[in-house]
Amino acid sequence: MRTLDQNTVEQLADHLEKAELEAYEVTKITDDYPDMTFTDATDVQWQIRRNKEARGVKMIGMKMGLTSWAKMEQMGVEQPCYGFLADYFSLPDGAEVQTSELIHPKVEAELALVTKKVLKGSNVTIQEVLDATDIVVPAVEIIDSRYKDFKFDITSVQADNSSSTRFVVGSRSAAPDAFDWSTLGVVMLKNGEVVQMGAGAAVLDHPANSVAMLAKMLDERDEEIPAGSFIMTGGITAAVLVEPGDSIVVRYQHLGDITMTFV
Ligand code: OOG
Ligand code: MG
Repeated sequence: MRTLDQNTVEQLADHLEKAELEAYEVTKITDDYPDMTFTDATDVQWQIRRNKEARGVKMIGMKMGLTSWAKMEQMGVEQPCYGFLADYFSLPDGAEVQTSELIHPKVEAELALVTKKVLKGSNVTIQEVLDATDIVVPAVEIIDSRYKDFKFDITSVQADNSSSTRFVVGSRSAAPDAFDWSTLGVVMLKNGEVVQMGAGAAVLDHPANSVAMLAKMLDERDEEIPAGSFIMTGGITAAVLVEPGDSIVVRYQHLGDITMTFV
């Protein structure tokens, strides 16, 4: 169901994208549009995406968010969201992340994959996701809600491209059947101290479920996950707030380390 006209969708898209590009906080949009639906919010997100594409920004992948209990509990939201990944979100392993470009960044340990077959429909299974996976790669997402104090509801966050802002992919990859994704362990260190740990199963019992759910959510708009897609499956652990001077290392079983510093 939709409650917003196209004009309002465009206005909200401009409002949220300006906050992203200029790194300032805004109040959550459901304060002004309390009746707006998840579908309205998704329209706003796709409008932001089209605006970026019209300016020459390339889309390089998709992400799922709020797919683990750790994240849902942390944010007080009980339903996943998704977002797009633009070219300038991608940073190399070992990057110095410029906090001046961001509002209140947090980091999350995730598993990501690259597909080799189209995934489409509302009933994609774990096995179909595994069969469609070319490689599994570790990824650390840096999220940055545009909303004041990182507080939102599912509708507001979906419109805000699910807090997407930057991500770092590790240099190692594995075949999808090289190990069990659900028992793969991750440990996050901040300034040399362990701050979070978890295993792949934190993400909807198996990270492939997250991809199946993305296919389902996209199918509602008659969209699909094309072959060759890069997809981040969502934070395994709760997200950790970072400040200038912090260093982050995420150690993945089988998949090596990802490091970054915040400047
Ligand atoms: C929403 C985005 C969550 C994840 O991996 O769970 C997300 C948020 O918590 O700001 O990217
Ligand atoms: Mg994430």
